[in-house]
Amino acid sequence: MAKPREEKTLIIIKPDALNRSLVGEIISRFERKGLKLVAMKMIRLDDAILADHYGHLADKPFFPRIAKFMKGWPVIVLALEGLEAVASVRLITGETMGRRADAGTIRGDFSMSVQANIVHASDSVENAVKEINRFFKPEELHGWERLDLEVLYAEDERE
Ligand code: IDP
Ligand code: MG
Repeated sequence: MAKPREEKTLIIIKPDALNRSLVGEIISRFERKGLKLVAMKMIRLDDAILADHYGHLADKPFFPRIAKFMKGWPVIVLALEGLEAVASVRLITGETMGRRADAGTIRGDFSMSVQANIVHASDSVENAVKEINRFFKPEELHGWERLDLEVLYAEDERE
């Protein structure tokens, strides 16, 4: 088996989660999993950053609705780190359509919608790098050594 990689991934806690007082619950799920929080802030998105972030959806008829929703309230952006963090976070997040997402996932447990689906999570390592650079300055990313590595990973995974 290939050695698992240490990766960072970008999460956006969306306006529906903020309005439904689910911010702490969402962050708690990532923390409890063992993902390391390396950056976090509350920001208001604008058209420029949304056009960039949702560039793959720019031609879709629902794009203006997503943009209106995402810039209508503040969001919380965070970067999480861990072995294979991108795929691991996507599993915890669940599929795009909330009402069909697996029970136990964030979207499966808290969302009935495709648009109001609680969180964004990077979908590939390549996009995670782009998205982290889009939302965070290098000095906003904190490298820190966690004290509980020995109970989170096997010895060979920690090397
Ligand atoms: P993802 O968030 O699961 O990666 P994407 O296909 O990248 O899904 O879409 C980005 C976001 O755009 C989704 O999280 C969702 O909020 C919104 N979206 C995707 N498809 C639709 C749709 O058919 N109608 C309305 N909003 C959509
Ligand atoms: Mg996506």
